[in-house]
Parts: sequence; structure tokens; C-alpha cells
Amino acid sequence: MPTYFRTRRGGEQVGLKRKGPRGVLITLEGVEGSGKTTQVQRLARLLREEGYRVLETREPGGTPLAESIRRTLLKSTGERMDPRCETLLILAARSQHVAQVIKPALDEGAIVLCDRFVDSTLAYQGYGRGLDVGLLRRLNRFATGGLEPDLSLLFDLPITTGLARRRHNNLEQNRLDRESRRFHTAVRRGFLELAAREPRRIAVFDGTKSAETLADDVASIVRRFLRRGGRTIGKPADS
Ligand code: ATM
Repeated sequence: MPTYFRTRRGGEQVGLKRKGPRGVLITLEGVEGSGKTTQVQRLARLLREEGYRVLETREPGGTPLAESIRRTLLKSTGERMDPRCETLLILAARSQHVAQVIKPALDEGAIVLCDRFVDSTLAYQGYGRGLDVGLLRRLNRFATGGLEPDLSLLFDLPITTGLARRRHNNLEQNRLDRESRRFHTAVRRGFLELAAREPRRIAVFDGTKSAETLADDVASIVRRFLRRGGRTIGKPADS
């Protein structure tokens, strides 16, 4: 499990040492239409230009098996999906994704950029569906083998703005998009509560800003984070 150890001298943080896999897991989270997928692509391009080895991936999905679970999850069939069924499908996809794609990439020293990860389960299935958040945390740990994001970028914006953006871009409405405004509002509140609880891991961005401004904000936070963890993280050994 990638872990940063914070060394403290006289109460001051003086450095971070890595234990476990050499790579870094950065997750991007947010409600619908928050622009996170665009930011994954921009951040990946930027980091590659700077010489880092980067893997872009997403959840649910990221492997052929997990992508087929994604299709099942997002398709509307007329049959109401029980929240527990939804949760277990998401976790099944996650365990496959972590074992087959994320963990090996981290072991090779890559920066993994994942569009949604464990916080989405807490926000959507916990705050949105009303399942127990403590239980979901334990299930997340089971699915990931304890792997946690090193840094999470949360793109926050009003629900109406996000959903309107999706309609404006003519993006196909999936089963979850069609949930009530109340559901999406609870999800948004969930993400913000998670961020308030873990301010060192989760950085919150104003998703109403333009994609360019957001990309600059993201770049400065990620660069600072990588500097703290050591410049060589995620770079090929010979660079
Ligand atoms: P994207 O549209 O961001 O790819 O996400 C697909 C959906 O999966 C998204 N729903 N909408 N609307 C959120 C949902 N999802 C969960 O409900 N829980 C999870 O743990 C994950 C990873 C995604």
C-alpha cells in the first residue's frame, strides 16, 4: 500500500518518505458534469510532458471485466437495482481493476490517475443511497487490499450546473444520471464532508471555473504534492 511517512521535527513537517510501491495514486472525484474527466486528460498530458510515466484509468471500469460490470451498472433495464447489488458490483469491478491494473502500475513506479475511486462509493452508495459509510469503508478496504489514494482532487459544483452541462454536451444519460436531484445533492454533500474530514488528502476545486483555469489550479497542487514526495516519484529510473 503506498504510504507517505511524515517526518516531524519540532512539530514541523520536514519531509516525506515512501514505503511500499514506488508509484503514486491520484484520484479525481466529483458529481456529474464537474469536468473531472477533462482534467484527468489534461493532467496526464502535462505530467507526461514533464517526464513522468502516467497511467490514465477510470472506475467503474479499467479492465475488460470491470468495463463489462460498468455497462451492467449504468444500463437502465427497468428492473430497479438494489443498492447492495449496485455496491457489490462496483466493488467487484474495483477489486479486479486494482489487482490487474492499478497495483502493477504502482509497483512499476507510475503515477496512476484514476477517474473516480473509493470516495465515489462513500458519496454515492453511502450519502446517496443511504448505506452505512463505515461498512462501505471496510468493503472498500476489502476490494482494494487496503490501497488508498495518495492524493484526491474533488471538483465541486452545484448539481443543477453539472446536470445542465451534461445535457448541453448531449452526453447520454445513464441510470445514475437519471436519479433525483435530491440524490445528487446528497452525493455532493457527501463528497464535501469527506473532504472536510481529510483535508490533507482531498483538495477541493471550484468546478464552475473554466477548464483552463482548473487545469492550472490542479497543476499547481499536483506539482507541490510531487515535490513534497520527491521529484523522482513516477519518473522512469533513467530520466
Ligand atoms: P462517470 O460518469 O464519472 O464515469 O461515473 C459513472 C457512474 O458511476 C457515476 N454516476 N453517475 N451519474 C457514479 C457511479 N459510481 C458510483 O455510484 N460509485 C462508485 O464507487 C463509482 C466509482 C462510480
